[in-house]
Amino acid sequence: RMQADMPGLASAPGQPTIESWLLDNSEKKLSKAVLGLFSACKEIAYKIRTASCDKMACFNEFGDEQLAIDILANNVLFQNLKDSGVVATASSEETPTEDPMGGEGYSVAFDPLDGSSIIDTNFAVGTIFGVWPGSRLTGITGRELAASGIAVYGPRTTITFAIDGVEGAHEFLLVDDFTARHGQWIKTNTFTSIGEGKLYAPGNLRATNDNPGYDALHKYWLQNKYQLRYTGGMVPDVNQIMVKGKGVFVNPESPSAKAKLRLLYEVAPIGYVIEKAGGASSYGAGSVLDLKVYKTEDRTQVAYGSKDEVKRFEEMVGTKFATA
Ligand code: P6P
Repeated sequence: RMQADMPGLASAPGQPTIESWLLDNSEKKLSKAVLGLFSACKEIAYKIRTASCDKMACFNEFGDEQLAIDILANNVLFQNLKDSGVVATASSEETPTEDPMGGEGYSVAFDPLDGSSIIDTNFAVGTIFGVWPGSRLTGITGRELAASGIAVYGPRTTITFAIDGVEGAHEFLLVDDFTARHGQWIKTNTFTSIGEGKLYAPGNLRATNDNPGYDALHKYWLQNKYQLRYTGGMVPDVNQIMVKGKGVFVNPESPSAKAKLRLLYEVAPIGYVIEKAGGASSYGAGSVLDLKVYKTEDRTQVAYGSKDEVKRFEEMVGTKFATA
């Protein structure tokens, strides 16, 4: 269920900014790390909309080739995390080493631009981040997350994130030129439950060829006239489930179609947000938050959604072909 905190323009005076919301809900160091991520995502949003990007490169208005947008996003995130002064270690899906950031308090794993392979189609892409206490990003689980979130660069730019000690997932909208609060992140929604509703986002469809459970699950959705909503971009495909408050997103694996999604950079951070939003996550036999990160590049199959839909995934697909 989505509870609109304030109907109408996000720039309505009553809506808190991310800065004021953090003051009321988070300790100082964690707030600094989160604010670093929010300012990075604001810069990335601007670059995506202003640079003319095709599949891999971006060109400025003089036609000079710029950094490919995912490398640019990667650099912006590392720079903001360094500047925050509270990040000991950071790791990016683009460069999956554990890099010292010179700060102390938290460590951050991120996918700077998920779905960069569909940026040329102008589909929505996103940034995923997870903030862990301490200085390590291996030997940890999603249970230990202090905060995690997703930025969705769509017609509007939003970040939905969750933080330890505060229930729910919290959506902030980047208000831009048309409002009085230009360039600020304003609280727009709180997501607290994901319930019944026939909406499905079926990833890694090739896996239905030699994963009979996934084939059967896909047939179940078809026979029960579920609404197919899938863009191939994990961030918007998962975000829709929190906004609509219903449905299921899956990315199973099979002997011929191995697990695609990264536990550290994508699956655990999104699992944390979805579960805080009142939904469930699973690798096939339990919450993805219980999976330990052994290597930064570990991959796993995953389902996110309402408890019933995720339970159906565990019963029909399970971990028969799961490598994680
Ligand atoms: P498929 C995008 O490349 C990505 O990593 C995720 O964002 C997305 O959910 C998945 O791959 C799409 O996989 O096999 O459905 O095309």
